[in-house]
Amino acid sequence: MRYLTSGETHGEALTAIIDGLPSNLFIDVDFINNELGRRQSGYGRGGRMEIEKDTVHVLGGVRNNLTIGAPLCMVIKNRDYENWKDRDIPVITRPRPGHADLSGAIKYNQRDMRNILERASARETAARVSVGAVAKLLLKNFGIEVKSNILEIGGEKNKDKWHNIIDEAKNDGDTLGGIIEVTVEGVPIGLGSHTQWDRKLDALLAYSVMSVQAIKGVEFGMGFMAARSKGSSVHDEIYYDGKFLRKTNNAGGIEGGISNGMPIVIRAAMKPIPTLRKPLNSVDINTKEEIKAVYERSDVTAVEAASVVLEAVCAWTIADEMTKKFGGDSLSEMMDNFNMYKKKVEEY
Ligand code: EPS
Repeated sequence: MRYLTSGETHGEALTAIIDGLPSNLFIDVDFINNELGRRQSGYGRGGRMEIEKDTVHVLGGVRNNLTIGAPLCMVIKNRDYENWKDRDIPVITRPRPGHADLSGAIKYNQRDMRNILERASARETAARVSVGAVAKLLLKNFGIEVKSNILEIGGEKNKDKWHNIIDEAKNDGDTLGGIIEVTVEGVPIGLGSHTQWDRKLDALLAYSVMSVQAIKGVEFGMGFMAARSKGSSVHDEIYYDGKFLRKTNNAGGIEGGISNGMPIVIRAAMKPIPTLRKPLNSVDINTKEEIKAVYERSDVTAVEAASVVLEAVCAWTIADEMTKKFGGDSLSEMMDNFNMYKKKVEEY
């Protein structure tokens, strides 16, 4: 499967096209909208989230709520577009450190950095959540579930303190990042492959995770801690009780680039949002003078939103790998292949 998104943050709409979905998959629009709603909730968002109320409109690839094997096209309107379309919009010449503004403007030869930030904006993640929701709908048929947990915001592990530190950062005109854990349960043994670099499941998941705006780090299972530990306390010993099992899951469900049947555990580090109400030093691209970076409006933190986005991109990669392994043009064909394989694994 593959997907593309299109659309700018203050443009008319965001669009996603998914190609390669099996036919006869029930497209539960309420479920997709619920996922979009989850992405919008969360403490520390700015004024924009009071304007948007994301819902998906399916434009193609579905009849009577079922996929027909054709590309699925989904559209999410930007409500804020109505406020922007007739406005006098100032040119942006003061790049924000940490955003795509400066490198993007140089690369695409733009003198108005709004032409870069419009697409670089994490608003695009709404489209990715709609794609991930469809992936989750496919995975449900195989008993696979993707969940997330926030482990830290602004370096604080105690969730009872999160509102306070977000309020503090807001008062200081500052922003906060965090650490998010995604768990995928019910993945069969055998997704991904050790045989080629671009087929390794952890590499594919890392690619997806790192493609999410503001993500700067990723680890699996024990992750970086494994580098500081001895082999005897890292690797998950194997035993047999009707099937091959492990007492621990330090590998995070992937060995040699192949899923091993244990839950897949991924952690991602999100940097603080680069749009600061108390802006950092920058340079005006026209005058070349030192000046503060641009500030219009922003969130203090979007870690809660990112947890839903990370579920979505991980669900996508697992769903894509499921279609690679079990193939089939229709859902029932794919499920037959899956059940046959499951039987073989049980008999191994
Ligand atoms: C974003 C800046 C803010 C966020 C936006 C991401 O938007 P605005 O510039 O309109 O205030 O609210 O996030 C969303 C709109 C969203 O749906 O998540 C940025 O620069 O990345």
